[in-house]
Amino acid sequence: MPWAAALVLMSTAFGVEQATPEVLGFFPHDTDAFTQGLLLHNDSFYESTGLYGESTLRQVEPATGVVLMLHELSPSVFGEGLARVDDRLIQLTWQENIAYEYEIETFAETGTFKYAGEGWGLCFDGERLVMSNGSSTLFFRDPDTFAILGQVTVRKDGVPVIRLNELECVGDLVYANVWLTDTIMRIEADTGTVLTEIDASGLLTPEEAAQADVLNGIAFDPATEHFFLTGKLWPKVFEVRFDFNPYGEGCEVRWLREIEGVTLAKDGINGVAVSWNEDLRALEYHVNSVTSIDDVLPPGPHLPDVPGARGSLECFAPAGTTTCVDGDGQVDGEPLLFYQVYSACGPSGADEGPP
Ligand SMILES: [Ca+2]
Repeated sequence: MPWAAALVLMSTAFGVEQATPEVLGFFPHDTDAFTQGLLLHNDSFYESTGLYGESTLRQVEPATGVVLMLHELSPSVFGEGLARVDDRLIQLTWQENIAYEYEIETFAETGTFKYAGEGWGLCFDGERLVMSNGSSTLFFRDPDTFAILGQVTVRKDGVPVIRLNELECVGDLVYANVWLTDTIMRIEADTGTVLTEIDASGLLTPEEAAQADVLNGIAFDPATEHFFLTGKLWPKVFEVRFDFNPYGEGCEVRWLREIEGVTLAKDGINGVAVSWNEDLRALEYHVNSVTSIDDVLPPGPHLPDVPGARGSLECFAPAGTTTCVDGDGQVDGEPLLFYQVYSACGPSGADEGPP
């Protein structure tokens, strides 16, 4: 078969970059969970499960697999992809043409969106929702109205990649697993170009795989830059990392991680304080509507680049802002949100403020 052999050689010589996950460990996963969407937020997994009569939205404690909060969908709908937009979750359905919006804190349903076609995977890149429908097309949608803003065809070496399923947005890239395979495509969102083809086969033992369905869960942790991978009815969630930059070569993440701070006053001066206990690697922070961190903190790194670092910092609001309250040192009002901020990807290199 010289012709086929030549094709194989060509695809090896000119094909996209290949990668495999390095497994760091695993967590328990509910073998009754027909996983359709997975994300990590504030140290919890949020997971959407499918099948008629069994579809759920759940908050899961990673270390134990314990379901901390559960919402059961109507038996007439089949749960699909899941994305977080600030303090909301949006959950697709497969063929019911409806997406549900929930408060992340309570799972209270706050609205619905109608859409045409099937719903498969969903993620939020900080500006747009990205949605798959089983084809090679990714749709960009407005996170408030669900209106289609654009679309892109995903191609590997120029050839459309069909059956794109569960998604994870990481900076300007989208990670998509391909239904019925153990392949995850690392995709440049704006062009649809597959940069890397990830072979995630072999995570489960043959015995585990015999009881499970396909890989269908990708979550990213910006604090560690590790990924979590699982699948439908899988007994484990795997924590993995890759050799490549998760955000794309030469790119770093824009504000993604929120850290809750509390307001306080110190010696009668308006101020805020924040503490952390994770291995954050922030370059700088933005505090609520304060757009220039230089107004709040001196420029430069404020956190040690050491995994597992713990510590705290204080800052003081500039005159004329309301991000820090005065008074008696008590927590007052809404917790402040601190955004971990990196240089934006792209030629401008300009930083972007919080949403
Ligand atoms: Ca995901």
